Amino acid sequence: MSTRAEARASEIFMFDPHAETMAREALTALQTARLKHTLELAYANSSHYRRKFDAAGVGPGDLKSLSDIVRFPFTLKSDLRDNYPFGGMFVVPREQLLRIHASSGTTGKPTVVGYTKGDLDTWADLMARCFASGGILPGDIIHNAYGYGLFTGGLGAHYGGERLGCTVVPASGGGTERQINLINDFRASVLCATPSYALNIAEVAQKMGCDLRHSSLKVGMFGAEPWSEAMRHDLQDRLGLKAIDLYGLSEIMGPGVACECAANQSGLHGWEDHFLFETIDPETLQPLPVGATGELVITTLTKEAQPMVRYRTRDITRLSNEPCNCGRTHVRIMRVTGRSDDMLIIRGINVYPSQIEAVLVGFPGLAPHYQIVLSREGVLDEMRVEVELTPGVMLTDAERTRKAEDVVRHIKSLIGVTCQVAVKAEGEVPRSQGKAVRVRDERKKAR
Ligand code: DLL
Repeated sequence: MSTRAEARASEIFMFDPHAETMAREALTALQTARLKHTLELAYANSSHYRRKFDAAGVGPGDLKSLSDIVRFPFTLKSDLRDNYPFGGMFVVPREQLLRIHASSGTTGKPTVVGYTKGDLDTWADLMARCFASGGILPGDIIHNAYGYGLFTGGLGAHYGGERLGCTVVPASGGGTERQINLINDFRASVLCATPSYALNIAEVAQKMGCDLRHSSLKVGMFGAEPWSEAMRHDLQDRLGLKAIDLYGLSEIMGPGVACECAANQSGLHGWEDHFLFETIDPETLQPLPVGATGELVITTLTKEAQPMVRYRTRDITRLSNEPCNCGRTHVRIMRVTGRSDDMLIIRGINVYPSQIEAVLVGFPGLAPHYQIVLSREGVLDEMRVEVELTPGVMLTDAERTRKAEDVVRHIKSLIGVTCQVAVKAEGEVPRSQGKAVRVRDERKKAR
């Protein structure tokens, strides 16, 4: 590639072309060998896995081909909690862990994940792959607004950016006005943030009289929470960048498990030389064929400290083996639409917050900030959607009521559920500094 501009325009720059374009046969052979090794490691060195495999009557020797993975038991978030902090899920002595991260979750103890030197190395490589896949080149300036700390977002993106050869600005979350000044002063070309925080940045910039559409930003690497296609368009319009979906989870590695390519922006390439992806029916726990929507289950193939065997992510998606015109051969994980444990069942209808988001983004007169409030009226669950007026829009009470009725009608016709809608004034829906809190459950309090 002769010039930087040409490389960017081609949208196909790869960090590890050999691995990313591997033919299916070679990929399957590599996965099978790595999976066998992972199962052996888990069985020999983790009391947790040995107990679980024995109880299920399977051992590493039962895996002859990849499809035999379905004979092995699932791993759940509660398994990590039960082993808090350094219990039987690690397969190396604690002294070999160079880094710890943890996620708080909503109940009980945090889940702890640990990394060897080799794990940190793999993580940086895979995040570098993701950045390149998103259209980022060595030499780009990455403004990293993912939180630094126990959350994997900040440090995961940080070391991946350095590995690719970029300049990383470790902004972390919060202090939004200062972040905007830094983006402008350093002329950042890449913004890493949760989509909800990116929206917050766009809004604060507008209030500061700064039009980020004409800034140096070119690519947004957005993830860590479900977001909709409508939100992608909105962020692209407001920030004047290409919004790329980045996926990952602490238990498996952190950010960098899968990422969209700039060429297609449709489905996230899941790095199959390091992970085995399956989908299952979350009710029956039976494996689903490629293409069917269900819960994503991931097995790590190269993790040294803490291998995960059939980890139930709770994330709802489907896999696609359609060839991608970027040339990468790895499976595509289609946009995660929600989590099986975030799914709301309102009067028998399954609703994901991202479906509500898709209705609200771009709705005339409304800002795309929202919260879903659940309450109980007698025996029935009620859903109230709190939305906000676009900055500067003033409505009379009657007009607000009409606007709310309009939103109710749209939600009913597109999702099929009847809910209440409260149209709030600008700034009344809480803003995100990291992962947005989309659902407020007041049902338990009412009991
Ligand atoms: O959120 C890792 C990450 C950081 C990913 C930065 C991307 C960018 P956890 O805190 O363990 O790790 O949360 C993992 O977040 O199971 C999904 O439910 C959700 N999630 C992550 N990325 C996406 C995405 C990080 N692109 C959980 N789309 C996952 C939808 C996502 N949901």
